[in-house]
Formats: sequence, structure tokens, C-alpha cells
Amino acid sequence: MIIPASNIGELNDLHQQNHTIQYANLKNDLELKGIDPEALVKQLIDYQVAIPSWALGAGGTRFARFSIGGEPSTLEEKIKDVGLLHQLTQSAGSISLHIPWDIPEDPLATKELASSYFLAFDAVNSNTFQDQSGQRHSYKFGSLCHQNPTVREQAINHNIEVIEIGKKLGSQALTVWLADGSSFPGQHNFRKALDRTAKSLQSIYQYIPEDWAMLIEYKPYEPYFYSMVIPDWGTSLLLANQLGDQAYTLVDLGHHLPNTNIEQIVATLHSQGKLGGFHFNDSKYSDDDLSVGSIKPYQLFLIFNELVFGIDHNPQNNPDIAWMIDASHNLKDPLEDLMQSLDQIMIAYAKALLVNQSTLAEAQALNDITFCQFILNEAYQTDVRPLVRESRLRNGGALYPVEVYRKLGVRDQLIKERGKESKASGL
Ligand SMILES: [Mn+2]
Repeated sequence: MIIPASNIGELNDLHQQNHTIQYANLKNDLELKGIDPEALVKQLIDYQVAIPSWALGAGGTRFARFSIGGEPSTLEEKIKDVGLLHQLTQSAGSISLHIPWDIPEDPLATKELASSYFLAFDAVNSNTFQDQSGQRHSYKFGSLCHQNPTVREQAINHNIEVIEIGKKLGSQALTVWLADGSSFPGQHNFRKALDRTAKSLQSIYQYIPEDWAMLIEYKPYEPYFYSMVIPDWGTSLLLANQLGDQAYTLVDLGHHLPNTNIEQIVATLHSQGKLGGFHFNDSKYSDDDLSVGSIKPYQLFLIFNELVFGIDHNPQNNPDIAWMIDASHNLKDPLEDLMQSLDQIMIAYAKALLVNQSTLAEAQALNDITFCQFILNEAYQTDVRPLVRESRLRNGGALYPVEVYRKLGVRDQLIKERGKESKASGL
């Protein structure tokens, strides 16, 4: 659905006076520090995050789903939901499809529908971690790493099909997340499993179009609990380096053991020109898929700080990163959850843009640790929300997206349209 611009305008008007004062105050503060607020607003407007097609329904836990009602049950409805998110936040300009959960029947029509909501197609995601009905060979014991070449071939062919679908939609990246692993010592020969995986990835890589990237995601455990074939960024980078220039590592915030220094991983990969994709979520323990910024907002800021520095200092020509939210759980309205997540991403990014990198470099050179920390604190503790709101407002978005969504009764309308029992495909 599309909300009439006048409705958003009227609800923005309720806050306009306060917003004007708050923005003017922040603008003044920033200018006194020699920061150009207009340049920041522009950077925020340009920053877009992809929404995955599987995040629009209530799902996410391994145990139960509690439908929120009005969930999108077709790809078209999912595109409409992302269109709505983008309209309100002006920061969700693309959609990332998961195949085979969302196969477009008529790719051209799907592409046109997405464009009508000002959406592009981001990376396409393959799925060899579950069996689909009618599938010939099971992935129970692995896919690209499987000991049986016939199973590997099936998984390779699936990835090639995903590339073909992505080509028709205008995607420019394939994300491979491999669930392959073992749950018991002795189940896998580590070396052979990795070697078979590398060869399978090579077979897929040959089909990657010239202007595409292949993104290799890693995860330390789950669904298998003793070993994963690609458990960490080192293994992913090793595979990406073996594959070639178009292969990159993808960092998912939830795919680390507790307390891992993710900002350092991001810095290292980016410095090598090998950071291709980034999945946002948050976690208390590991792959909890909680709303971005809900648990560790300071970590998110530190990650953005490394990214902002890396994008400004990029000798290895790390390409533009594919940003995506990869979170889904079963308590909140998924659309509200995504709006909150997008807001937190923009806030963390805006704060990182405030870090005075040259003063920080000087303080680092002097080993003035107190001042180094002060510089980060100054940025992190600045209330940048007026900047983020201003960036939404400039493009016709909502000052307060969740409020608009609630006041206009969007979920009720979706329930009326789609029913209480409608269910989105996915986990
Ligand atoms: Mn992910």
C-alpha cells in the first residue's frame, strides 16, 4: 500500500515546530565544531539498506510462530510492505530475495512493481540449508560440502538458478550462506569438507556475471554444533581469495561468538578490499536476530566508525558494501521492528560521521588514550536524532515513522486486506 503524502505531511506537521528548533540547535552545535550539518544530511539521505523478503512476517524463532496478522503471503505483497517502509523511512531502497521462498513468476513484472515503489533488487540469497518439497537429494548431511557429488551438483545448480533469477531482476550479488557442518566429532574430515566446498564454490563462481559480486557468509555454529565448514571470517576470506576478485566476505553481526571484536574484523576485511556485504541485527548471545541497536548500540557505533574511516581511506578499492537487515523474531510487528532497526542504523551511522578522524589520528600518534576515548564519546553521546529525522523529512518521509504507521492504522488495514491468518514464507 502507499500512504497518501498528505497524510504523512499532516502527521509531520504536528512535530514540525519542535523539529525545527531541535534541528537548528544541533546545526548550531555542529557548526561550532566545524562540522557541516548539510553534508551529513546528504550522506544520510544517500545511505540505503536492503530489506530481506523473509523479514516481513512474524517468525524467527526455532520453536514457534505467532502470526501478527496481515502478513504478506505473496512476493507482490512483500514488495508492497517494503515500499511502505521505504516511503516512511526513505532508507529502505532495496529488497533482497531469498530463493526458493520467493521466486518471481514473472521477473519483469516483479521488477516493474518494485520500481513503482522506488525499490531496486539487492543481493539474491540461495538456500541449501533445508529440503524443499519434491527435492531429489537431501541436504541433511550438507550441500556444497556433501560427500556425494550428485548432492553437491544439485546445490551448485540451485545457486546458478538463483543467479539467473537475480540477473532478470537487476541484482548484482549472490549471497551464499552455507549451513554445512557437523554435530559430532569424527563426523567430518575437516580438510576434505572444506576442499569439497571450495571446489563447489568455484563451480558457482564461474557463473557470476562480470558486474556481480559473490558474498560468502560465515557462522560459528548452528544449525550444527560441533563444526561449521565456514565458521569464521578467516575461512570466508580464504575462500574469497581463492575464488577471485569478485568474491568477498559477508559479515553478519549475529554470526560471532560472544564478545568478538566485530569492528576489528570489519576494519581488517575492508583494508584488504574484501568486505562485500554486511547484515545488521543485534544479539545478547549469538544469532538472536533481535532488532538492530536494541542490545549493543555502542558496538554498532564502533563498527560504523571503522566503516566510515575505511570508506574514506580505501587503498584496496573495497567496493560499495551490500547493506541488509537480517533479523526476524516473533514478538514485534515486523514492520515496526524494521522501522526501529532502520532508525538505529541511521543514528549509529550519523554518530560515526561525527568522529573527528584527523584529531583522533593525532591523539593516537601521541598515545593520548584519554583523548582518543573522549573523541569517540563526544560523537557517540551527541543526540543526532534531529539529523536523521531531517534526512527523512527532506525526501517526503515521516519524522516519526512508527507513529505515522500506528496513527494511520496500517496493520489493521493489512489484516483487513490479507486476513488474520495470512503467513509469510520463510523460517
Ligand atoms: Mn545473515
